[in-house]
Amino acid sequence: MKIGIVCYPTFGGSGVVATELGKALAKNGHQVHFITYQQPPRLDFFNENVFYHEVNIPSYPLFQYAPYESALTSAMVNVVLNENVDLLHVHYAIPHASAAYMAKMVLKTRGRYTPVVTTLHGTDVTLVGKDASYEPVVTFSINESDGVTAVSENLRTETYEHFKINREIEVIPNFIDLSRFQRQQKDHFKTAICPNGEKLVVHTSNFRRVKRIDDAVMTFYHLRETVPVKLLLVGDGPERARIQALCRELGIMDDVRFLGKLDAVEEVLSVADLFLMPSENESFGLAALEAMACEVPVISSNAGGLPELNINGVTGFLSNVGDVADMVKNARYVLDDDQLPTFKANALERAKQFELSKILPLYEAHYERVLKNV
Ligand code: GMT
Repeated sequence: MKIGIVCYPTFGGSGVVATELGKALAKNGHQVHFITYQQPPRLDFFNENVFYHEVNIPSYPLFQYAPYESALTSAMVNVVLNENVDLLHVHYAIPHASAAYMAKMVLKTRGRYTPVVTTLHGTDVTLVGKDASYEPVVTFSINESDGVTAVSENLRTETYEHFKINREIEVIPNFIDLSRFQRQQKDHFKTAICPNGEKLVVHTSNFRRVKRIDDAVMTFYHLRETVPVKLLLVGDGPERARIQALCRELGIMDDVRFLGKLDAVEEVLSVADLFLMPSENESFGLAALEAMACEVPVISSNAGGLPELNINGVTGFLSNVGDVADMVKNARYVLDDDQLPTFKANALERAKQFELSKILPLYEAHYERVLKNV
């Protein structure tokens, strides 16, 4: 197949899922055309089946907001016509699904029907999409997609609850490439961060409010009262300055490190003992899956699709959103030397359920069904 992939070129989340999916499809012999406004961070290699098309957004003094959606639509039309693309797969509904619908309509006038698959990732439904400013367009473009997937059962249910959807949504969960995400021997790194044999707690995110990083810091703060621990915070975003100020206020800066956006996150996870994900909302929790693949148990909230990934009492623990006391209690239990090896092994076993080789065929079958119905 020749597949056009539209996504955000982000370091995590939907951008990573879209890029890794495209790379895997290309390795399987499909031709993949990425259409984005910037090279996705993980698209840093050469493969004869991978093509990258940058969306050009010309500016003009009249535009207070550059019409990205029109530029993206035109890019999709041009790529489909020039490269003979069979199908467009857009990741994150806003504004990709409506731009794809528009592209499909333009292509129809040129005698082509190019089906559109939309993958819902989370905040495009649970946070941004629900907003009245976007809802009518999101509802319309989901209904007009030729195939729709959601990354968890919970997201599928939420989509039906919040939008008037008249079509089937298939659940295809996030996946992990275990050849990259595996525990590596990085003892020197661990010794540098934890010179006195402390346990290492990690949180990675895009530092948005929805991640409740305060809860991660407060969990660490209370854990630190009884367990020798260090905290690594990976990623960057709007909340970073506030979280840094909180750590200074709490007087814990000597035990906390902010690493910023890090590409080789698997190296940090390789020396971690515990991963924290106290999110307000989390449709799947790809960052937690990456941790589990590196044998790191997870203390998370029970929001969204997290219970579908993190098995309470097995791969870590789930707490109600904001229940820091419970997270501290659970973290203490998991970090106990008698418990930790079992939780680590369970985390890896669970991650194996989401191996790329198990999930890729689900997308391929979805594409085939969509193309058959055209
Ligand atoms: O985590 C984020 O806020 C980024 C966001 C995105 O769309 O890039 O991630 C969402 O998609 C990921 C990939 O499907 C999921 O693993 C995340 O759980 C989801 N984030 C939220 O629902 C908050």
